[in-house]
Amino acid sequence: MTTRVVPTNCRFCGYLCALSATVEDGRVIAVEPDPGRYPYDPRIQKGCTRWRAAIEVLEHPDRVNYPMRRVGERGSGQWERVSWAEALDDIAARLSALADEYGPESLSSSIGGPHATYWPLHRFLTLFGTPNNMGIGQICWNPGIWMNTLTFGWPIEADFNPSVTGALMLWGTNPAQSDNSAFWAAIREYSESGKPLIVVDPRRTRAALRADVWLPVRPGTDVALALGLIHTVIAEDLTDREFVREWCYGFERLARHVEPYTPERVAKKTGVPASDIEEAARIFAASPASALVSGRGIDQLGRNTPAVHRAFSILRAITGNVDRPGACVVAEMPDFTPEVELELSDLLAPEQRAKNLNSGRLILQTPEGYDRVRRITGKAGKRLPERYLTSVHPDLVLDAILASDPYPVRGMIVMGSDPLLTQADSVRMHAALASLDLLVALEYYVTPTAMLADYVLPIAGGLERALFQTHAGTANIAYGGDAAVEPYFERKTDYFVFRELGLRLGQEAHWPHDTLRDALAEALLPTGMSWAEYCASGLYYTHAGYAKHEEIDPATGKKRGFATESGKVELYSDVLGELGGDPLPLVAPVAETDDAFPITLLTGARTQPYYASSYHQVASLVRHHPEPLAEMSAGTAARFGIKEGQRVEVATERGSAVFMARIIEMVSDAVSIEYGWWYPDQPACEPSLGGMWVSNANVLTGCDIEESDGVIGTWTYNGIPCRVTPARGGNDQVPKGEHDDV
Ligand SMILES: Nc1nc2c(c(=O)[nH]1)N[C@H]1C(S)=C(S)[C@@H](COP(=O)(O)OP(=O)(O)OC[C@H]3O[C@@H](n4cnc5c(=O)[nH]c(N)nc54)[C@H](O)[C@@H]3O)O[C@H]1N2
Ligand SMILES: Nc1nc2c(c(=O)[nH]1)N[C@H]1C(S)=C(S)[C@@H](COP(=O)(O)OP(=O)(O)OC[C@H]3O[C@@H](n4cnc5c(=O)[nH]c(N)nc54)[C@H](O)[C@@H]3O)O[C@H]1N2
Ligand code: SF4
Ligand SMILES: [Mo]
Repeated sequence: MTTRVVPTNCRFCGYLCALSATVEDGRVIAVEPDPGRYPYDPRIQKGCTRWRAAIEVLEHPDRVNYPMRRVGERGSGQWERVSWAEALDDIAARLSALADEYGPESLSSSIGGPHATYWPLHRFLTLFGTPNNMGIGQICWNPGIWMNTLTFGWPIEADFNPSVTGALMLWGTNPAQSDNSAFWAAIREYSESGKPLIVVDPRRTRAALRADVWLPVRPGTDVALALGLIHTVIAEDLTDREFVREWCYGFERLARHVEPYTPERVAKKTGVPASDIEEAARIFAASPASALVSGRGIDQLGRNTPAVHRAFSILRAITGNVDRPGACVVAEMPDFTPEVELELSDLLAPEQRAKNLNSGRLILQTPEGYDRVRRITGKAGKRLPERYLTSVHPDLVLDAILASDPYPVRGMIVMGSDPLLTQADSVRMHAALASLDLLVALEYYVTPTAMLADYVLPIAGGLERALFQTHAGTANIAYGGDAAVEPYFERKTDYFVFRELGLRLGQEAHWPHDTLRDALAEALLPTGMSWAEYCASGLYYTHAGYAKHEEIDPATGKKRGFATESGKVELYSDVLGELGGDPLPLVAPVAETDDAFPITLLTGARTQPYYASSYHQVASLVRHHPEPLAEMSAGTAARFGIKEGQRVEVATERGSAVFMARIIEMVSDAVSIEYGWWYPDQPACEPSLGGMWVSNANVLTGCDIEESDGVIGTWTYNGIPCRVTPARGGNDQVPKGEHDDV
């Protein structure tokens, strides 16, 4: 028997907290937080329930351990175990046949949140010749990346630091549940020091409970609220005049644009008292280091999302909170090989790239939009990741699958995602996935989506693979480390799967590294740091520095400025105008409630210990939170005859789902439901598909392209007309249990 203690990382959320694993004969028998490596703060793990489940997950009886091929009807739950060689040979042959019959664009991927390493998939798709990658970027991450790049020349990162930041505004983000770690600990430290905290959220979250000013905004009216703050800053002459004069483009036009957004008018629209709007604006403008951190609350507002991000950038700029300590930094390209190069995006043939389903339907989230912005960032030698930012809109993928419009999509590779639960419009997604010629899922578990697959391939997860987490190449940071053990059973890395398929399909030249670890070690080489050094500290990072626009460029002898077309922060965006968008942020109409659907639905506010659709089979986690919740105010509950703890049915024009009522402090006439719920103990076949129809928020949502924003394609998860009623059939649809505080 050999026993070793090895450094490794938790993989249950994006933090990748450092762990030390005790390994006996190739099996992990214990894990402990490791304060010696990034993120160096054991307090993070202290409040976190998940890392303790690492061994339970590694050994979980529901894990997929061998390649499985469907034998019965699609969705019948009948599988046979096959060898890796058999599975890969057959998948490669069937992909080839699809490419021959319909063209390589008939293959799409489905990717999910930031819990997986997607570039091997993207490299495979590029070399295979398909531009179609269906993701969730349009409602997570992409809007901020696009809008900040247009405004500042490159994405920004918050520079929140409890000892430097003088005012913090959290807008549509709830770190107590979604982060619950370093950031939340820093917020507590900050607020305990007595410095001002502003929280914009329809729900009184734990952050809002600490806030000096809580702005309980009516869902979806955030653009008007942000314009009201900008109006106040300008009207009360609270701008950073020097920064505006020297570094902002389009201030006069902005000032005219926001004139009508008086606090009184904005109060009527948003439900936030005018005096609170003024107070928040004054606090934010008064500090020389104000940080604004936003989240999914505003990334999922359909047509209003790009405008909110533009308004945020403008608010930061006119108050001088740009590239300043404690406020935000304009990030830099990484020193290591960025994802856009690992993806080999430039190798996609132009005629295939032009077939991207978004082309002609959206203005930025397309190859053409990407190229327009690349012309700007390219002048500063920078380049954004391409696959995420041209990921195709799910509505267009569904049309291509179900109606061959504009051409057929017949195959899908699902990696790191569970589209039946996490993409909008589950009913149509189900019809589409069930009708494919080839569906392959790379998974840890047989999820509802995997239940429909032709192949489920067993993937190496936490503690079983090397990690190199980056901000997709938009910042100079990478963190993670080595695996603790070789993968158990026949599990393999995602990288292995795409390399092996690539080798079978003529891509040999582009897969020089046998293992993910070797490929990552090479990506790190340009930094001068070795893989061993990286694993020892868990981090490669250099701070981008501040006020880089003031630096003198030796080539020109002039100030470096911002990497935009005007060289300044673009309050007014000519580029957006040229492309057919709005140069200044405009309020778009939101869906109206009516007699049938009289209140507003919010979906997906995060709760511990779940992560999207994940961990519902992990008993030690489920016990903390056994049921999906629907939150509403006491007034709203009374209006519909609902009591705390009662089963309720939430319905939209698309369908209905069942939740447990919880009464909280929040705006009235709205209900907020959890998302990602399924029941792994229910039958793993049609029609149940792991209980996915019972409490799935996305049975209630839609992603119609006509109702999405036309710039990026953001659809709506927050702000949908709905109704809530006591559930028919009593209290037995979903199991009942005690909840930890959420
Ligand atoms: N209604 C509504 N819908 C939403 C949202 C919302 O707020 N409301 N939020 C959206 C957002 S922001 C996001 S990011 C998405 C998240 O949506 P998803 O990313 O689809 O959801 P997850 O449950 O995180 O991951 C799905 C699967 O990936 C598997 N997995 C995890 N890591 C890996 C890996 O490394 N490799 C492979 N092959 N598989 C892996 C897990 O077992 C899990 O089954 O949901 C979106 N959907
Ligand atoms: N426990 C847990 N942690 C997670 C995840 C998870 O599923 N579970 N998912 C991960 C992922 S993929 C992501 S993207 C991040 C997301 O992390 P966050 O961005 O922090 O997302 P949430 O925690 O959902 O917080 C969103 C907040 O927006 C509010 N909101 C809803 N509608 C509106 C609106 O119209 N206007 C405003 N201003 N606010 C609104 C909601 O009430 C909620 O409090 O979390 C990550 N961390
Ligand atoms: S915060 Fe918790 S779940 Fe996330 S990486 Fe750290 S220990 Fe794991
Ligand atoms: Mo996300």
